[in-house]
Amino acid sequence: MSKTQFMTLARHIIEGEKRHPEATGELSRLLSDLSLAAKVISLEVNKAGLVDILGYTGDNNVHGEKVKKLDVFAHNILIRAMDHGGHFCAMVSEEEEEIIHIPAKHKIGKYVLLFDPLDGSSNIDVNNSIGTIFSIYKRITPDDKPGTHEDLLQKGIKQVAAGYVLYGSSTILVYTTGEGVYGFTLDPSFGEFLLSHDDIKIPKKSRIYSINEGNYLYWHSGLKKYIKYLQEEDEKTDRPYSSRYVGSMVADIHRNLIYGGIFMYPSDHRHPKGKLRLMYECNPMSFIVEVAGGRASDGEQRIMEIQPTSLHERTPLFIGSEEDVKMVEQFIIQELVK
Ligand code: AHM
Ligand code: MG
Repeated sequence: MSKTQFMTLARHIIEGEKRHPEATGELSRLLSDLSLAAKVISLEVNKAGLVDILGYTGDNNVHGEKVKKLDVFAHNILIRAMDHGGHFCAMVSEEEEEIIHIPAKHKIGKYVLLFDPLDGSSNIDVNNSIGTIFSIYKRITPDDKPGTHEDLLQKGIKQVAAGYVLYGSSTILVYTTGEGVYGFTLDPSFGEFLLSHDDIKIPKKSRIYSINEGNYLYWHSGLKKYIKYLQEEDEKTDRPYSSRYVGSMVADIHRNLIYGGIFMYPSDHRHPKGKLRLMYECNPMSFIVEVAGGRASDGEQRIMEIQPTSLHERTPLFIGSEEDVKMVEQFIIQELVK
């Protein structure tokens, strides 16, 4: 599509649904509600340096981490934007331990929503990029009752849509419903998301790696060897690789999606399950990256095939360009069979 033709997010979603005569239009309404929440959060993120919103609320989230005010704001906005549309029967947020039920006065829907309202929140105070991540499934329990853990604890392969919003030098919303990955940049003057990245494909092989190297001492030996391998000089395989790490997963993975790259948050001797959460961080990012032609695993198993057992569980994550992820898996598996 020519970039001179304006394709709004709303129109793009509707045109996608037209290709599926069985579609009810519900997914488009739901995504457009989500995009409204994204616009409100974006506005607030952009104001963060101007208003007295920086700093801690003093509360801890379910992981015992300090919560910043903007996290709470984004969490509340998402719930307020999404709980009354009649689309969902339950929601989960990184900022709330238990299932978020739909208030009795609103209609219950056939989908569940899992989200991280503001990922990378340690970057808020220093004007670095942060993001919102979301993941949507169809419920599996009967339609007329509130959603349950069973509806929420589905494997990533069952996602019907996933996306992220990156609040960076501009705000971009990237989503997939399984057929292509599309990016829409927010025009702040008239508040519309416009198609800017059509049918994103991640390069099969890259020369960028993203990992917190400060944890090197605690890594398992297979990973140590892999990172050393990336740093060696070899013209044929385009090494050494460059290292890029924002410390905000949405920003790191978005860059790698466009330029090619591998992002890693491994398990280590201190954190046997890594840091990142399966349900609202790793699964949605994996869905997007896989649809774009990339790969995502925990080192041994495809992320989207992990059977979740709890809402906030963590998993190691290796995600990005297919050949690079396959390579790190080889290094990890070689060490395991020793
Ligand atoms: P958060 O959900 O508390 O913001 O933590 C997740 C973030 C990711 O965005 C990022 O990749 C990672 O934490 C960075 O962690 P570290 O500072 O340990 O490298
Ligand atoms: Mg997070």
